[in-house]
Amino acid sequence: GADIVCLGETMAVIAPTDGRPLATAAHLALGVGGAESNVACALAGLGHRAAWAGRVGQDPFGTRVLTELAARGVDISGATVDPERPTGLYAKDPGPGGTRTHYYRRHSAASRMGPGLASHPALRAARILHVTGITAALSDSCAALLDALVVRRAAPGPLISFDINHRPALWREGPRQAAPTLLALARAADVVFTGRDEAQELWGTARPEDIRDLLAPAPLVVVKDAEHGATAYSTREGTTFVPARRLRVIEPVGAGDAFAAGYLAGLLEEREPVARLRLGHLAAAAALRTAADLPTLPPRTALDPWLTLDDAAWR
Ligand code: KDG
Repeated sequence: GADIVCLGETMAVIAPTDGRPLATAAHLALGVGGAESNVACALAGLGHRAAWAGRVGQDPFGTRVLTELAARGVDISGATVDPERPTGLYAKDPGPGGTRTHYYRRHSAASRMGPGLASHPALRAARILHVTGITAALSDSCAALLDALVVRRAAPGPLISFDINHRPALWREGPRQAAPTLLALARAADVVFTGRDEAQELWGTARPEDIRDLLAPAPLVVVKDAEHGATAYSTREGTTFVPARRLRVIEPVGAGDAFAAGYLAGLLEEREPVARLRLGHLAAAAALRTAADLPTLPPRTALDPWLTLDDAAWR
C-alpha cells in the first residue's frame, strides 16, 4: 500500500504553447493538473509510495489523467471512473496581467465524489491523507466527503494534511462561504498549509503568528510567505522559519503543491523541522522554474545535500 494518499479532482489542462491568449492562440498543449495529484506526483518523484484517489469520466481526458499519473509512478488503484459525467477541464489564458484560469468542471465526474468514499480501506491504511480546500468547493457531496475525512474522522486513522488552496473562482458565494468552511477544516487537520496571502483574503489575518493562533487546534501549521520563506508552527517542536532561495520564476502554478509534497516527504522521512521546510522549498523551486503544472524533480542525490547544509550556505 501507499504511505500517502492524495484525494481530489484532477483535470485535463489546456494551455497555449506560444504564450498568446486563448482567444488568438494557434497551438495548445494538453496536460494534466490537480492540486492533490500534483502533490502525489511530486512525492512519487521524491521516491515515496504515493497514491491518488479521485474520479474521472469515461472519456479520453479521464484516460489521459490516469495514464499520466501512473506514468509518474502514482498508485491509481483508488481512482474510479464515472460513466455518466465528464472529466473536468481547465484552461490557462495568458494575458498582460498574468495567466488566468478558466474552469470547466461543474457537474464533472469528480464533483460526484461523496462521503461514501471516506470508508475506502486505501484511505484508512495510509500514514498520511492529503486533501485540500478545493474539494470543499466542488459540490455539496464533495464538501460532505471532506467533512467526513477531516472533521468527523474516526480515530485511529492517517495523519490528515490539509492545504487551504483557496480558489475564489470555485466558491459561488465568495469568501463569505469559503472562510468559515476552510477554517473549520483547517482547525480539524493535523498539518495545515496556508499562504499568508490567502489567509489575509479569507480571514483578514496577515501576521503569521495570528494565522497560527487562528488555526491553533491544528498541531502543525505551515505558513508560506511567497518569496520570503515559510514558517512551521508546531506545538511539539516550536517555531521554525526557513527562507526561500532566490530564483527566476517562470510560472507559479503548482509551486504550492510541490512545496507541500517536499514538506510531507520530510515528514515521512522523519526529518528535522528545518530539513522538512528546505525540502518543501527545493521542490517548489522545481515547479517555479517550469510552465508545466507538474515539474520534473531533481534526483534525491542532487537534493539531499541541501538538507544538511548550515544556514549560511543555504541562503
Ligand atoms: O495548485 C495548482 C492547481 O490549482 C491546479 O493544478 C488546478 O487543481 C487545480 C485547481 O483546482 O485549481
